[in-house]
Amino acid sequence: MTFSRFFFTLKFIVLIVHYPNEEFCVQTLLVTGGAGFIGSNFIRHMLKTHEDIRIINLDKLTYAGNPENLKDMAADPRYRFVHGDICDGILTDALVRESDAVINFAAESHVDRSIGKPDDFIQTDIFGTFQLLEAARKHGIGRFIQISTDEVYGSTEDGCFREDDPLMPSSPYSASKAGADRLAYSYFVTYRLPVVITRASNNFGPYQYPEKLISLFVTNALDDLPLPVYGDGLNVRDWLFVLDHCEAIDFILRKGEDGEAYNIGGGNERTNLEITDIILQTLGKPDSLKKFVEDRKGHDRRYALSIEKIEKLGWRPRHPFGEAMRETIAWYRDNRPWWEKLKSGEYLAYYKKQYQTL
Ligand code: NAD
Ligand code: TDX
Repeated sequence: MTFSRFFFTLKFIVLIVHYPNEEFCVQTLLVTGGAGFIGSNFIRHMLKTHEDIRIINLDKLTYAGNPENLKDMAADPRYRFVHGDICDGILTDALVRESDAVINFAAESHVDRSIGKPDDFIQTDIFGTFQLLEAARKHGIGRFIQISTDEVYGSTEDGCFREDDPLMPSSPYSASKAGADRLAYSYFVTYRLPVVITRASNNFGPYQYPEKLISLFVTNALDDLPLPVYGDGLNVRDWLFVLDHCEAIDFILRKGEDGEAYNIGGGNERTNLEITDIILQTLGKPDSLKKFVEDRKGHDRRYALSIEKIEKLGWRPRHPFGEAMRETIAWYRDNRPWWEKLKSGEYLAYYKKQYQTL
């Protein structure tokens, strides 16, 4: 080999090491919490848009997990459901071993429930994430996406949170998510595990368990039941259509940079009263269904995200808010058997306790 050829080859090797393939390619993806609201929408999105992917869905099927959410995908040979707990180290070890990447959606996700009984939040959201990270470290996983939330920043009266702002979570739910968010980051810093963290704003869309603002209010309104507005109803959330969120996670899985966190927002800030009015007007229901009830303890006033970082990478939401709301409301109107079944048993006991004054 000539001298100049040797240097050319050396330069080429250095380039490959420093600028690895920009896109991460996944063949077998372990999705946890895939029987829940966002996870099920995400699995459907991935199976529809990536022909060669295989997905393992590990889900404990808590009250929020529902195999019916993926009934249409169950027979797909690329999809496998495993009923189990992310806190089970033996199981996570075995499943991570056969995967190239992990996306951890599994969590206890409802703020009000975390205020009543935080135990499961600490266990699943923190310890469960730890078990997955340990398995990922042991098997040298290619990519680990931790699904965090905008709530880790806490509340802000003005301005937008950026990824390097301090985390000031205010509920047991958001504190448990912040713990998992930083634990995942520590595995990047300490062990060079290829971790990427996403922090999305409030999601809405089909298959959302009817305990969250939009899914609860739409289904209550359809039954002419009261819509319980906490406090003065002027708390603000940034609403993100679930399909936009799924596309953003798919994008981050391929293009996100190791060790980075990415905000994912919809750019649709609305007060809870504005959301309530949209629902009542769309369904042609009377204003009298609106009922002001006792405020949530520690209720965050406003969440707002800067999405400049992910925009620079090449993603932005593409579903207009009004259209996505109409589509979502129509979905609950047309899928009554899906949610009617859920509003029974444990749900009714929770509802009675949570909304005593209704
Ligand atoms: P969800 O409550 O609808 O679903 C959670 C799923 O996790 C369920 O299927 C449940 O059975 C499963 N699960 C719970 N504990 C488990 C365990 N120990 N082992 C295995 N599976 C378990 O939640 P969601 O709204 O779909 O949220 C999904 C993720 O996205 C969560 O991590 C949440 O913190 C995050 N997030 C949600 C929103 C939102 O607006 N819903 C916004 C930002 C981030
Ligand atoms: O009955 C209600 N009345 C009411 O006024 C409920 C359930 C909610 N609210 C208010 C509280 C909030 O200001 O509506 C707003 C939205 O409440 P939730 O739907 O419970 O969502 P939030 O608490 O904002 O958290 C959600 O977004 C971030 C998800 O539940 C989290 O999983 C996610 O991380």
